Amino acid sequence: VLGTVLFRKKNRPQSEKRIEIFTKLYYNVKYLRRKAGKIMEKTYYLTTPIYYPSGKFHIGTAYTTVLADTIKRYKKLKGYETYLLTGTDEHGQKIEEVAKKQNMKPQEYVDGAAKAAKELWKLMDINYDDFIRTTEGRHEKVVQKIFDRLMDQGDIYKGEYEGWYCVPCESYFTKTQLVDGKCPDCGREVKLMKEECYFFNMKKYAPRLLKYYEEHPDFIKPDYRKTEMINNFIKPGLEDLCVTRTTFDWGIKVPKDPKHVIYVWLDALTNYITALGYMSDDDTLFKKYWPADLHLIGKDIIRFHTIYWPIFLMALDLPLPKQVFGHPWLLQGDGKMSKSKGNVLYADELVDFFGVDAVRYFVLHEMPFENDGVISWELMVERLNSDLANTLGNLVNRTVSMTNKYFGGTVEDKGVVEDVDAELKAVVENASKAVDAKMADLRVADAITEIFNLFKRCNKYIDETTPWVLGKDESKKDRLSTVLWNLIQSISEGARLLESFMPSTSKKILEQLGNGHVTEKPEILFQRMDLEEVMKKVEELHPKVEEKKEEEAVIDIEPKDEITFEQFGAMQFQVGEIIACEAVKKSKKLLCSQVKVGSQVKQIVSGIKAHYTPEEMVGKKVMVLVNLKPAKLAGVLSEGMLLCAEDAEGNLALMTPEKEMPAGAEIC
Ligand code: ME8
Repeated sequence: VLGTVLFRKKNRPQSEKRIEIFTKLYYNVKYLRRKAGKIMEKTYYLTTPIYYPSGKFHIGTAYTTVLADTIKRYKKLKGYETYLLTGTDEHGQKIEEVAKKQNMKPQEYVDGAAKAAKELWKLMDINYDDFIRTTEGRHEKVVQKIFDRLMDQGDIYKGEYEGWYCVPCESYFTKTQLVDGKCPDCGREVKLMKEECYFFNMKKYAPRLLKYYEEHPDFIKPDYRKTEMINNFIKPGLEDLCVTRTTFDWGIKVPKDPKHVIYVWLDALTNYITALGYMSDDDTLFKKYWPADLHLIGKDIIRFHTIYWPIFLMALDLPLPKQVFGHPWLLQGDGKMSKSKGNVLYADELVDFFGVDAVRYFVLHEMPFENDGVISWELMVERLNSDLANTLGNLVNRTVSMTNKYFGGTVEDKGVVEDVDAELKAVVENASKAVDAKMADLRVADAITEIFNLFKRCNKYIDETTPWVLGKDESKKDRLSTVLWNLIQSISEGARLLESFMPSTSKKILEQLGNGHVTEKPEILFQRMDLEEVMKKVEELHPKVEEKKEEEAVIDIEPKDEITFEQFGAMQFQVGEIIACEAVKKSKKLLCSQVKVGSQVKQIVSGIKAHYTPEEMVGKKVMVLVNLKPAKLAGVLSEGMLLCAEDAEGNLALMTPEKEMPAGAEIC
C-alpha cells in the first residue's frame, strides 16, 4: 500500500525528504505488523558448499544440496523466512589445469560447468534463492576489499613460504605431515615449492576460537567432529596460513600486489557473505540474514569451515554462523566410484532412471547421521520396489481404487468407530511431532523413516479392517466408509509431512486423495523395476573397461601351536568405532585412535600410519582385541589392539564387519 502511495503519480519526482518519511513509515508499519504476528519474523539462512564446477556431479556431491533443499523447505513450512545459497567455486590451480586439459580458457570452462550445475539443481527440484559464482564481480570486488582491510589492520602480513604442496587439495604440508612422502589428505604426489606469500595471523585467534567452541556447544555437529578439530588441529598449534599464491594465475588478484592471487579458500568461504551484499552498495540481505543459521557441508571440508572461516569472521568483527554441520559421505556399494570401473553414480543419470523424488528418497534415507552411507544400483532398485512402489505407491493406489469401487469416488466419516481406529490415529497424530524432533537434530534419514512408518501403519490398518470383506456386506457400508475416510486422512497427513523431502510426490498424493473426493483413476506413483533390466541398461550406458585379471595370490605363513578353546575364549573381541584419530608425535609409524566400544571409549595405538591417514580411520568400524593388557607405545597409553590382515608386501587392511554392526558388538 505504501508503495502505491509513494509512487502513485508515476512521473512525479520524489523529493529526498518524502522518500525518507515514507521509508521510516514503512519500517514502522513493518515493525508493528511483525509485533502483531502478521508477518513472519523468523529467518533461516542456510548454505551449501559452493561446488567445484564439473560437467557431471556424482550423487555423493549432489547429496549436500538435496539435504539443504529439504531442510529449507521444512523450515519454510514451519513459518521461517528462508534463504538458501548455493553456487560454484571457480578459481584455483585445479580449475586452471582442468580447463587447460580440455583446451579451454578457465572462464570458458567454468561458464559451461556453472550452467551444468544450475541445470542439475533444477532437475533435482532444488529450490535455491541465490546461486553465486566466485568469478562474478559482486564477489571478486568484495574479496579484494576484505583482503585490503585485513592487511590494513595487520591480520595479513607479507613473508615467504616453503612447503610440500598438493595440487588437488590446494594445500601446503610440512614434511612431517606427509604420509609416505605423499599428501596426508588424498595420498597423491606432492611438490616442494617455495614462494613469497602473504600470511594470515591464525595463531592470534586460536584461543578465542576455542573459547567460542566452549561457549557454543552446538556450533559444530555432529559432536565428535569438534573433538577432532580441537585434538588434531587446534591443540597441536595453529600455524599462520599462507593466503596468497604466485605459482598460478587463475584467481582474484591481491589489489596492491597483483602478481599474487588470493588463496582459493579465503576466496571461496567468503561467498557466504558476499552473496548477501556484505560491503556492497546494498547490504539489505546481509543485515537480514547474517549470521547464517546453518552451513551444510561434507566431512572433508569441516576444518576449513570451523577453523579458518570463523577466524576470518572474527578478524572482520562479524558474528559467526550458528551451526556448521558436516555430514558423512555417500559411497558406492562396490567400492570407490571410478570411471574405469564404470560404476560412478551420476546424479542426472539416476534421475533419468528413477525420477527425481525416488533419488531424493534414496540419498536422504540411506545417509546415516554419523557414518558413511552406501548406495548401489541393487539397493536403489530394492528401495524403489519395496518402500516406494509397495509401501507408498500401492497404499495410495489401493485406497483410491477402493474409494472409487465402493463409493464412486467420495467417502465421508460415518462415525462407525472400532478400536483399531484409535491406534492408527495415535500413530498419525504422533508422526508430525516425531518428524519435528528428528529434524531439529538434522537427523533427516530418521525423519523420513518416521513418515514411512506412518504409511506402513496405514497398510497394516488395511490388513486389519479388510475393506474388501466389508464391501461384500451391505450392512457394513457405513463402517467401510469410515475406514476409507480414516485411510485418506492418514495418508494425506503422511503426504503433507513428505512435502519437504519429496515435493512432487507429496503434491501428487494430495491431488489424488482430495480430502474424501478421490480422482477417478489413480496415477501410479512409482513403477516397480527389474534389477536385471536395470543392470543391462547401466552396462550399455557405462561399458566396463576390461581390467586384466591377475591370478589372486595366496600366502602361507608359519603355523603356530594349536590352542584350546579355553585359550581362545580368554581373548575378548568386540566391534569398535573409531571416533577420532591423530598421528602420534615423534613416531613415524603410529596412529592413536579413540575407539568407541559399547559405552566406553578406549585409546588404542596402532602401527598403521603408512596405510591409513587419521581422516581415513575416523568413522570406521573395526575389530578390537579389548582385553589386552594396557601398555605405552612411544609414550602413549594403548588400551587394546586393532586387528588387521597383512599381505606379503606388508600392506595392512583393517578388519571390519561385513554388515552394519553397532560399536560394542561381540566378535565370537
Ligand atoms: O569441497 N558424499 O567442493 P566439492 C557426500 N569447493 N558428500 C560428498 C561426497 C560424497 N561421496 N563427495 C563430496 C568443495 N561431497 C569446495 C567447497 S565451500 C566454501 C567450498 C561433498 O565440489 C563435499 O564434502 O569438491 C562438499 O561438501 C560438497 O560435496 C562439494 O564438494
